[in-house]
Amino acid sequence: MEIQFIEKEIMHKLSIVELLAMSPIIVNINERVPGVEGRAIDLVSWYDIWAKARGLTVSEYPTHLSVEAADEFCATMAWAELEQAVLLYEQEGQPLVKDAPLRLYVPDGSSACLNVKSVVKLIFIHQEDLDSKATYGFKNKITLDDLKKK
Ligand SMILES: Nc1nc2c(c(=O)[nH]1)N[C@H]1C(S)=C(S)[C@@H](COP(=O)(O)O)O[C@H]1N2
Ligand SMILES: [Mo]
Repeated sequence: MEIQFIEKEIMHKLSIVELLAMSPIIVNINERVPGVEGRAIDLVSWYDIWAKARGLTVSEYPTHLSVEAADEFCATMAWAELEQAVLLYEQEGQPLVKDAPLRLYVPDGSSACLNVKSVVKLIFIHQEDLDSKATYGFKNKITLDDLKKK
C-alpha cells in the first residue's frame, strides 16, 4: 500500500516503511490524543526532512494541507493547525486494520472531523490567499438536494 504525496503538481509515492524510515519523531499517540493507543508519525518533523530533500526552504513551506481518504472523504486545513498533527500507522504492534493505511489526527485542530481515517493522499498546498478555515467532506458527491437547489 503506497501513500501519494503531491506538491507543486509533482506526485511521489512512498510505502509506510519508507515513510517511517524518514520520520525523525515517532510518538505514542496517547501523548497527543488522550484515549487513543498506537504509534504515530509526527507530521511536521517528517515534512522538514521531506522538504530538505527536495530543496525547499522554510519560506517555501506549505500554507495548507489537504488529505484524501480511501472512501473519498477529504479535509483541507491551514498548515498552522498541524503543529501537533500525527499520522497513526500502528496499533498493538500491527498495521492499522480499520483505518488503514494511516489516520491523521489533528490535536488542537478546529474540528474532530479533520481526523481523517484511511488517508491515501496528502497534498501540500502553497496558496497564500486560500481560506485558513478548515473544510472537510466527501469529494465529488452531489446530492439530490444540491441538484434541486440549482
Ligand atoms: N475517511 C474518513 N475519515 C473520517 C470520516 C469519514 O467519513 N471518512 N469522518 C470524519 C468525521 S466527520 C469525524 S467527526 C471523525 C469521527 O472520528 P471517530 O470515528 O474516531 O469518532 O472522523 C473523521 N474522519
Ligand atoms: Mo464530524
